[in-house]
Amino acid sequence: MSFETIIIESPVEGVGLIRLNRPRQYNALNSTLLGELGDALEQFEQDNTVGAVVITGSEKAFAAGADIAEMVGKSGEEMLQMIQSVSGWKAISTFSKPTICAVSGMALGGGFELALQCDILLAAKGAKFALPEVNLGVIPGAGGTQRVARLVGKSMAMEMVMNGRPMLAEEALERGVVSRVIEPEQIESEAVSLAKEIADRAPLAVRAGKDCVNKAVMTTLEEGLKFEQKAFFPLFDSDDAKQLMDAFLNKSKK
Ligand code: CO8
Repeated sequence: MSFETIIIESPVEGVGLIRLNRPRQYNALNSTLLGELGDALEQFEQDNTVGAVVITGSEKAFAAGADIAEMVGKSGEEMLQMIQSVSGWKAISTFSKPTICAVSGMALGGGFELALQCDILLAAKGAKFALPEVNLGVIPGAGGTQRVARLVGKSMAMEMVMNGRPMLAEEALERGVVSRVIEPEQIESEAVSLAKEIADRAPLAVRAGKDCVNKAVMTTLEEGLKFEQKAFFPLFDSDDAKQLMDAFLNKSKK
């Protein structure tokens, strides 16, 4: 499969990599890019050699949001149709394997919302996150208001959504939006090595862990605990659990 607005790298040691690639537009998410992102994720979903995926952009920008040139003049109905016609948003929200987003430079609007849909978010020093849609007379529409409010709390989320207040990498780390801040020249290799470590672990347990943590940020504690119990017990029937526990005990007896 060949792509125009993203670059995908053949899986190495279980890790697939997707690089957003519209450098002249700061990787603004147009429908071609969102369609290609959907295709790439589908390809990695089907590829049994892929255990985790890294999504990244360039040093200057992860993505500067939805493509404004594509949205200008559209009615609400036309926007809805355009969004529904591209596979990227749905594909990232339903992708079953772990996703690590490595953000350098800007992650604005839909770019930040895409990053927020990945499982682990890493930021390069100097990275900037913002939801500036209000400056265009709209609001975040790919989950930004909901995810940011859950991550940073109401007051800060209000500042970001109602006033476009940006958040720099260090603040994003303090507030739990990202799990690490890394030197720009090392972020991709760190993301790939983290992805390799995860890809090397028991896939059913990784999948269950991903689903449970994602559930935690979407539901009540009571529902989340029930979900975790449902995911926990079946893992004891997996070959991985049997082998890994045996291996632990056998080694510890030596
Ligand atoms: N869309 C289209 N083109 C863009 C975008 C964008 N989001 N961002 C930058 N560009 C283009 C510029 O138009 C310009 O093109 P050209 O060279 O042809 O004039 C080129 O990139 C370079 O941009 P600038 O000249 O502006 O460069 P600066 O370094 O001065 O500024 C910025 C860079 C800060 C990124 C600035 O361009 C900017 O503020 N961009 C807009 C950011 C923004 O508002 N993003 C939010 C968009 S709305 C959104 O994301 C809604 C998501 C809803 C998803 C719904 C799914 C269900």
